[in-house]
Amino acid sequence: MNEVPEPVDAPFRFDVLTLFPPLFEGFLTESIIGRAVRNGLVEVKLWDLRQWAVNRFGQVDDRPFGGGPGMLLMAPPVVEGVNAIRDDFADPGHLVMLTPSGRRFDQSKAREFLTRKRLILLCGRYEGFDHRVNEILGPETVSIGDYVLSGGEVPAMVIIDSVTRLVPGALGDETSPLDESFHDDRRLVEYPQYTRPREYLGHSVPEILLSGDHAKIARWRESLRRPSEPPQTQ
Ligand code: 6GU
Repeated sequence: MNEVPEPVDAPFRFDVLTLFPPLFEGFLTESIIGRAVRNGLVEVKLWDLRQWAVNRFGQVDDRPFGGGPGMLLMAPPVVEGVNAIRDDFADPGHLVMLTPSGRRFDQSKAREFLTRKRLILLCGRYEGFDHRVNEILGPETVSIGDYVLSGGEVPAMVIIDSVTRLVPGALGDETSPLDESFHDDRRLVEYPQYTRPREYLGHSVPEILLSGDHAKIARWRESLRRPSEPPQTQ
């Protein structure tokens, strides 16, 4: 439709190594991320880990030595996959392993990742990776929070989303970069917001918001800010 591509030097590049490339389809084609991809601001390449299976049955996982529940992703498919991914593009990129035991991802990490220009995201499944992946490749390990997910795909989408939003031009006209840095520091708009209709099921929009008095509106919004939360501890 009326999409005007921004001129850019090189797109930000994401490479995702996953057993489930189709999980990313709608995420990468719709809305803000879809537009950033179509406009050439970011490039996302999906790599199916099964390509580097250890046998003709497509095996990429096995049981942990010493016993224990579930299966682990084997080291050879992951190491060979990362080597092939690196060979595909000049910049070796920054290697990130998505795992619940990693360091918590936050907005400042998103800003740091933006400076890397290329991220290689390793999505775990099952009980995780053979530890030799960490020994051999030395990835940065990242978690998105203290809860258990079925794999690293949703966390990879979280990282792609938050980093892409920081790429200049990715937000287009509907959100100004000024607003965004404001959100960054204040975390979220902390006052209630309303749109049409003016009245719904007996609930009216506060009269002050319809007054046109922007100084007054700013004071009203300020008065409704909640005291900031105490700092998060890891
Ligand atoms: Cl990165 N992976 C999995 N499997 N679960 C998670 C996570 C990652 N971050 C939070 N929970």
